[in-house]
Amino acid sequence: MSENGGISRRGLLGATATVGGFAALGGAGAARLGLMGGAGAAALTAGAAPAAAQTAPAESATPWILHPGELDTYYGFWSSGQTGEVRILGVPSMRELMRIPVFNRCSATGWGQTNESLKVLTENMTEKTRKYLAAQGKKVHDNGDLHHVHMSYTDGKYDGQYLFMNDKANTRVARVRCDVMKADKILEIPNAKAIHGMRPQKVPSSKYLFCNGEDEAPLVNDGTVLDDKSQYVNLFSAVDTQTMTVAWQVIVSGNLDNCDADYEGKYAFSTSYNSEMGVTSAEMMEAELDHVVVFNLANIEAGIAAGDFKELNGVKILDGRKENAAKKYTRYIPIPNNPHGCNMAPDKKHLCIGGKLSPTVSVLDVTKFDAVFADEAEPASVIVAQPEVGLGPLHTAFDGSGNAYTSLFLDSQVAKWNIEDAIRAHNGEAVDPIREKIDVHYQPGHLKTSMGETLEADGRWLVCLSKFSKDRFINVGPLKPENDQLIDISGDKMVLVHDGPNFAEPHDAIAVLASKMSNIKSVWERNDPFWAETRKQAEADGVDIDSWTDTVIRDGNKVRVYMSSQAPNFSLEQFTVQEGDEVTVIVTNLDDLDDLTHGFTLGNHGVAMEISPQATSSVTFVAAQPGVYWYYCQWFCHALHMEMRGRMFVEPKAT
Ligand code: CUK
Ligand code: CUA
Ligand code: CA
Repeated sequence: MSENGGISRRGLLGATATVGGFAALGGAGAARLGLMGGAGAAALTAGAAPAAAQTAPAESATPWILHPGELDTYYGFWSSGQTGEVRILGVPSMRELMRIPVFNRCSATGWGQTNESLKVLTENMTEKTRKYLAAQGKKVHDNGDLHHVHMSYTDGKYDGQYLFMNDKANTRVARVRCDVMKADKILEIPNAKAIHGMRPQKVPSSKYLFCNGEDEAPLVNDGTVLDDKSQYVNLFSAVDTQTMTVAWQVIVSGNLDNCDADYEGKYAFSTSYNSEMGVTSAEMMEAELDHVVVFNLANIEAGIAAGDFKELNGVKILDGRKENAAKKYTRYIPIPNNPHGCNMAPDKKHLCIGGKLSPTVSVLDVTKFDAVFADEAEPASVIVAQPEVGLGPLHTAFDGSGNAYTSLFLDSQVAKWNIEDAIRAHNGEAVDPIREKIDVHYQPGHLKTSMGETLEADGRWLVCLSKFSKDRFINVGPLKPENDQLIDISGDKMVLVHDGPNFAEPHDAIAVLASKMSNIKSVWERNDPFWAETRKQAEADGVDIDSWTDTVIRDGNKVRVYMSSQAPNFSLEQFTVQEGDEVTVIVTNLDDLDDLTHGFTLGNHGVAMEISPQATSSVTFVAAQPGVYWYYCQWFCHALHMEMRGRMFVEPKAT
């Protein structure tokens, strides 16, 4: 079934209900009950078919207000900070469309509980973490702090293949497959601490994912070093995006905050607010100047090839500290003052660094980096402008027409300024680069323009992720939502058009033209690698999970329960196990219609998972208490959804 389908709910029910022998009830009965709508719903669905809406109708006067059935023009991929998930929002409507659990435990989908998700969560974990978790009686962390989400690139443009995201809390990065919007790789990065800034390489493609370790720690962190700062390091990691393993790491001077990559495929760069290597807030603010570290990818790869590294926990580590400048792996550009944001402009030339404690944005000309690495120019000479934009400049976004938009955390404003004018002012001309400032509500962090982190920046929308919402919404208690504000930047004036409350705590977002996302599926493919291990086990058990199956396999005290789902039935309405058995329930959803998801929830066992069309999901638990326990489908699927249930019988252990 294609993603746009255009099939009505009524048609869907009529088709699937026959399988279970409930044709009459499922079709006409459901329509009469009003459960799934009748002819009216069919008409609505037909009118909303993506095929019709994608023919770009003339834009209305209020294009951010989408009427029922109208579709957004951009996919917004939002981070969620300490919630640990990725969210998909439609832009410009700002409607939340979906959540993708990544580092968090998700009650709705079973992420963090199904065997398939546990494999992703545990397979690339360090031994140290595995031991720590075992001591807690746990297999996985169930929190994350996901600040940054970025898409894979080909030639400086989004390619719709993968999303990447960081977990500052537990030093991880993850990859989400855009075809099914599920995380397929999660990697704990060894040696580094607290992955914060994270960006994919942009050109020629996203071979590397660059990851900043924010926290300083002894390189060998075994409890023997606390105060000897000479043993403290920070690591910049390059992850191979195909294998999602660490390709190499570079030890730097100072810590690392945000990062970005150029449009030539030569350099990556990171801000550092703690060049002091302080451990108290006062110490971290001592110096007037901190820096941006520039990483020379070719020189680093040559250093690896020449064997100029030491290996720790299976990772090749080069020394890129200031004192090792002769190796030309890195250069350090002095920047005021505790800088934060690191944003490469789509003009391929200008890198903008938010000064945070300095009211300036430092503009670096990346085409001058070659000369700095050749020792033909001073590092500071790459700074071609330093406009005063306001108080607390954090991040900068671009419209593709030479303008930059910087969030001012302390001023609660967005400053629009012109890059070329800032350079002219820096050279002594009497021009004011500031175009306009607009109030936002309140205390903005990141801000994002549509397609603004690609060569296809289109200057249509700006999303400002405000950290405080205070009086913008009716009061919901001491804990308030964030406020993601939508600003129309297509005209001469910025126009604030929408407040978007959001739960904790989006730091960052990207807006990707819907046309870039053409490979999203609506139905899984049965041979998807996501459940390859489950399939292998089924084959070993002689069970065909691609067909209607109701097989229970006993293997010592392990029991594997294979069942299928097809609305409104499970193939098994009852199964029996013994007290103390380790039970694995494997459910394959044989329905192949758009949006026909089933679930499996086992009462009083804390077990619940989602099974999307044509997917297989499995979950393992110990049947520790004798008795009768009902399981049910928790994903509303049919007029007889309530009846889609069965019993697990746990017999007492023979005494
Ligand atoms: S950081 Cu949150 S506002 Cu983690 Cu990208 Cu700047
Ligand atoms: Cu199947 Cu609800
Ligand atoms: Ca500092």
